[in-house]
Amino acid sequence: MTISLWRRAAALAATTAGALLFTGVAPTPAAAATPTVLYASPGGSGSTCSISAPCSVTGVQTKVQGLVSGMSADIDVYLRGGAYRLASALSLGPADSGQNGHKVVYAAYPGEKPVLNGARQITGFSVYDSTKNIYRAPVSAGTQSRQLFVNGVRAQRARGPLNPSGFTLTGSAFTTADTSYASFTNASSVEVVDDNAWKQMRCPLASITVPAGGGSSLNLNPACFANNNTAVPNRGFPFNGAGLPKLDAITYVENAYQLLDTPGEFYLDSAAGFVYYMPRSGENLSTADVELPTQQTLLNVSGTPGHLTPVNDTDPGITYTGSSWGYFSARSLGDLYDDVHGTTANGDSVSYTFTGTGIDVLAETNSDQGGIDVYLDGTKVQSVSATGTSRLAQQVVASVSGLTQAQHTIKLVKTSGTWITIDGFTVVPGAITPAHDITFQGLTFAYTTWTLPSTVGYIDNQAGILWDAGSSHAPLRIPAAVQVHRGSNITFTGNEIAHNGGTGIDLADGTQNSSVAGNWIHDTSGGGAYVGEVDDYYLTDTSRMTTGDTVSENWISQVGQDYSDAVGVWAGYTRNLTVSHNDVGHTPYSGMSIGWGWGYASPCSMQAAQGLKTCEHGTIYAGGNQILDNHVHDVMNILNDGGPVYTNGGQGDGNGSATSVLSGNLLEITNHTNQVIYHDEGSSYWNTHDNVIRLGGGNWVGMWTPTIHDNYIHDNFADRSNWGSNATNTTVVQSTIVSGGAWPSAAQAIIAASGPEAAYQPLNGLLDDDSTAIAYTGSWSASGNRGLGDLNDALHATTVNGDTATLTFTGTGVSVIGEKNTDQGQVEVFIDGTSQGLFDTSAPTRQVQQSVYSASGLPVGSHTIQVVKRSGNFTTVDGFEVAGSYNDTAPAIAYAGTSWGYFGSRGLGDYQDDVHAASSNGDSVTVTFTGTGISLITETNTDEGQIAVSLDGASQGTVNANASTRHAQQTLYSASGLAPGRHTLTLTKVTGTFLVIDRFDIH
Ligand SMILES: [Ca+2]
Ligand SMILES: [Ca+2]
Ligand SMILES: [Ca+2]
Repeated sequence: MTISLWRRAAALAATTAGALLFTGVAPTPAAAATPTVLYASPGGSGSTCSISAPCSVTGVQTKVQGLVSGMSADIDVYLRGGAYRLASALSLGPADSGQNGHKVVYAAYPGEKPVLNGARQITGFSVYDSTKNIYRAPVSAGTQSRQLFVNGVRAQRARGPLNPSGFTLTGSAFTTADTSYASFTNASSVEVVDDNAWKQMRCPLASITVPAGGGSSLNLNPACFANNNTAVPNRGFPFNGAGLPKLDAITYVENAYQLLDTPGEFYLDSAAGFVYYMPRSGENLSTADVELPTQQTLLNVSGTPGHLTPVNDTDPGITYTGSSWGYFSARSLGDLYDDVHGTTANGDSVSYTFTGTGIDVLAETNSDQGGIDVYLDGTKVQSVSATGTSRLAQQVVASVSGLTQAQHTIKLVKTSGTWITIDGFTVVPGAITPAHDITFQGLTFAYTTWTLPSTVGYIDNQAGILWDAGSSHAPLRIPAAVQVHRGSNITFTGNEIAHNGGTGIDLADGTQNSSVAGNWIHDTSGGGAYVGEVDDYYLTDTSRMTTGDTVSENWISQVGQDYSDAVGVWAGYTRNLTVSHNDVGHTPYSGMSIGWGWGYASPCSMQAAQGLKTCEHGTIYAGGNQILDNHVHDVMNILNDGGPVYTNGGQGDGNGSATSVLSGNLLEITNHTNQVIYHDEGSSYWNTHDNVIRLGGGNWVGMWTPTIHDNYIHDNFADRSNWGSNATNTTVVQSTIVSGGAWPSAAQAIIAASGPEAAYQPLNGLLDDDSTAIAYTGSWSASGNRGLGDLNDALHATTVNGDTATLTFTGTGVSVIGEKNTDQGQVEVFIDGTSQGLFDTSAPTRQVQQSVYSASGLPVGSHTIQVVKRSGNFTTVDGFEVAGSYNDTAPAIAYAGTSWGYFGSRGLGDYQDDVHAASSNGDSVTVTFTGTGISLITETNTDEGQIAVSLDGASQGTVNANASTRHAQQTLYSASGLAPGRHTLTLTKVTGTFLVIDRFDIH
């Protein structure tokens, strides 16, 4: 990811610009206070944190803490390249926060790749079973991990076949006539996984036994089986609805040595201290980078207080005084833990002694509820009323805040009305002090694990939100590699978050005004970017709400690699959240899941209309959320009953908080999808408009039940007419229905503007078939998750002769990547409107990622390639590979440092007659590209010098731009044969008067 926000690399020494050989306006450095600059390195142990004596990453934290109180400018911490192997998470709190309006910035040193790494590197592999090609290496006995990565590629826990037949569930055991399981070793490490409807459930085994009649009996951990089958947690509202899927079948059996039978699978024998691995072709375990993650979290940014959980009205610390108190449970009215205490006698009181700075009183409000006097430490501080027009559960009827942190006693005395009804108290144990004003930029967070499922299983609620296995069955989040609790103005930009055993990044516990922008989040076992909570719905104190956060311009893919219910972007209760211009793709369940609470905020009349026998009705603070201009694609690859954008629960009341908006999104390529825009139970106050829906099954919008209400669905574009709505007070205006790819200009504009904007787009030499730059006409379908080796495991296909796929690109060459197979025929290819002839895509056997057609040597400039199906059953497009030329003005080229200037119309033969130039040593330029190679093509001259080259964070040495006379458009550096995918090139000025950048070619 290339970010244009690189600031002030001039941390590094500046030189005075030499004679100005350029025409044009010289750059004016921004007038900002000079930051304090510190350095850390993986082997650093200095205390000055200077570039020559860098600190360790924890040493630099100490240094920052000593500086923040006197901040008069930002503190920039540069992390030098290499692996920071963390023994515990880097934990930052209020004492590490920017002060006096300034920020603390943790950034990658230009051209280098610092990796916060939570793994142990495994070496010492030797052949263990030569017949099966299984290798093993020693690890410390007791090492716990659920993931392994080989050369940055995720290995698969040894796994049996999908949907194995012959199993019968009896009690908590799956039995089969197959005798092979009975020979499995380490039975308690073996897990049974069930992907069922929208949930994944998994349980470890207690044992494997041989039944009386022979075969094998997989005996599940009984507590886990209860939680996933016989007593599935469904603790009051917000709830997960009727007809919960249960763990009642086997999708696959996982994690036995005896299942290690496929290249790329591993098995960790924790007790014995060995990891076993079956290498993929081309992997050499004597040289491979094998990473066994052991850390759950790499970065923990936490303010205070932490997570707040209400105490129930049954807490033994609560004293009820008076004659009329009663205890009422199982009312099914939405009470906290489904119970309350109530009294009818004026003068009855309840008191609770707590330690903290504030407290909320949760109570029912209703027409028969009355007045309450509130006393704090013996002094009356408020008179409040619990009277309401209709019954609402879990209302904050009284709230005290800003107290000195100490022991206090709150007492509530009934003064009027028929009832007061006490449901619980939420204590704020300390001052609300966020961690704040910290930025993380250009860092890599990689290699984490999360081991809890190894002992208690995976007890799914939905979308990566679980139930705790303990008796409280509290909501549980999958932990994230990058975790923020109660942050404010925390910014993440240009980071890579990858190869995680849990979620990528999580903004939790009332994090506010924080931003996850322009990051690359991929290959996670859990979710991508998560924001908000599921159990703070009742809040009225805005200082504790999750508000004002942004998730934008991110590339999020291949989430849920282990936990298939996890999603790319998730939001719980959030207010004024913006989720915009993200590319979210290749997910096992929904792409985005926004909101929580099902029909809890919907009126009882609607709950009755839905067929609910009780009305559990309260309020939630969500609202004003904006889901804009995202490209969500290739979703629902494994589970069912979700979609690219799934919404759940209410979005405010339509009055006090702004309507939420779902607009400008391109939602396409969906599998197992019943509703593409899926406004589920309780979704309300959505203004859903100007979205484009194409490719894949299901209604273009679906709102199945009457608790969904007050939505306005209009001005969308879809390739199907079917939609469904049983929603209340909701208008659906039929989409503009488009067939054959003939999208009207307004829809084309939505498509073009969806996903990350230009500054966040890699320079593209390799476009997957789902790129919005490719226009398909005719009857194309898209299929993902084929498991056949397609580029990104998905491609477009058509059966109709004459259907076209068209790409306009700037460059000198292009290849069409597609499948060849027995059922494929001829395609005709046009370049700039001229037929290049027919090309045969038939083959005796299936061959994936084939270059179906290739052109090179085109004149530099813009060209259009069109592929037309002419014969055979199928034509496929898996992607395009472009040899592209990018001018120095391309938005994604990021110039770092203060001396850069733009010089156009020089008349010196520059590409497009312009260049960028820097005069300060240390100033740098970074390009991120997808492809297999890159070249720097620029001027050489007498006033130019050495340029340091870094590719993917590794130094490539220097190149020399010095020449005896000026020559335009010289190839100064070239790399080729790179692994197809994303790469980063950084060029840094070392010597000479100028560093000049004219053009990059990507191939
Ligand atoms: Ca209660
Ligand atoms: Ca593809
Ligand atoms: Ca140029």
